[in-house]
Amino acid sequence: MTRPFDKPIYVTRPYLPDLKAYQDGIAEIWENQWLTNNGPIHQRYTRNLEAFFGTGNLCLYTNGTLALQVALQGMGIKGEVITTPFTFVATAHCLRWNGITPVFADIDPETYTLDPAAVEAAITPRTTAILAVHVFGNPCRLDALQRIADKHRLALIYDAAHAFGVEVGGKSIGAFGDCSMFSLHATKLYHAIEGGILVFRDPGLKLTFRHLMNFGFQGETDVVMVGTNAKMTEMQALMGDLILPDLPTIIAKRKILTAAYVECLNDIPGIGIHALTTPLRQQEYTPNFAYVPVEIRAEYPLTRDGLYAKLKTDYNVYARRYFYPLVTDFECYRGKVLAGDLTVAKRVADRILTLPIYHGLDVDDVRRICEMIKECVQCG
Ligand code: T4K
Repeated sequence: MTRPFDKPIYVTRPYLPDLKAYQDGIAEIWENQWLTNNGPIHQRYTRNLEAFFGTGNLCLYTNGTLALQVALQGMGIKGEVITTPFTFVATAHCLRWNGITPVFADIDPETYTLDPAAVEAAITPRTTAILAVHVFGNPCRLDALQRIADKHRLALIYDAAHAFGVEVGGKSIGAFGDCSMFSLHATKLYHAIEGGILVFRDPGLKLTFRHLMNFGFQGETDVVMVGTNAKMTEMQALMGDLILPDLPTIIAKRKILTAAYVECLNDIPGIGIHALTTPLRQQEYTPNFAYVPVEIRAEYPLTRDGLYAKLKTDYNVYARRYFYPLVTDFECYRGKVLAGDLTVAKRVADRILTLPIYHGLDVDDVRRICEMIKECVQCG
């Protein structure tokens, strides 16, 4: 039997910048005596992100969830919004926190993103927007969704929580749709401890998005809207700013690890790896290799849950079932939501297992994890 890992191998570990550089930044914060509320490091980080995204239409938030809530609020989205059930629950929660009714449509079996035909079928007179998710960093069907949005005069918002660094046709994926939210949570390939970014098309939204993150304040004594507190701290901005130049190195390493997974999992019957091979041979977009989702199909001797448990208990490998259960199956949504036929989403959620990937993982670790998955073939 392949030797279990001595220490737990988690689905991810945060990328950490040089400690001395972070300590120097902390010293700068001490010197400034400025901890939050648009401090000098926040301003520097904003400028660097504006250059990265190629737009000044950008705001920073304390996390991705609040960023998305602010986007929906600031854009005045109401009524029904069509979204995917195959996502982290925050996507739907943001709608509900804004009093919006989520309408769940099915996904495409290749990319796991919203199926445009299902979106169009879900439109009613109450629909005001599409909230699509670039799940695992896979770009949604951008052109098809934009066509539907234009035809029905709907806003098109992207939950790009997983898609930092993804480019399509030489442009940041944030350039598509009306607004995109990127999460900078520690579990993401690029992070700011916690954090979120909104990138948007209409410059007129900037002031609203800024007011909303700061209680609605405009100046010291005017409150012009019912805002919240969603401001990013200096410690977060420092982390994000220090890691930004390392992004190409981070993505390059993840590409190597993904290729190693493909090489070693390729010949195991019942392990579906199309979600790994597609980004590796991509010409049309630049992937970020954010996750390693594999499908555990009927030909594999263990169920997905069986393999998940075996890897954990016998080998010390903590894979995750992102995104299971479907949002529509959580207690707070079950039986209480509008949904179309979710056959594909249900099948994918029942099969998917996301395997470990992070900068500190080695190709040898990946090979060892794949050996474990091979060995489990005997366990059925
Ligand atoms: N939309 C989508 C599509 C999203 O995926 C998310 C978040 C959002 C919106 C909302 O964005 P944020 O508000 O979070 O910015 C994690 C993250 O908390 C969450 O950000 C993320 N998606 C989701 C997919 O994953 P958990 O509950 O799986 O995290 P947790 O704590 O179990 O961490 C996973 C593993 O990572 C741990 O087993 C060990 C490792 N880890 C984690 C942390 C936090 C570390 O090694 N060090 C750490 O500091 O939700």
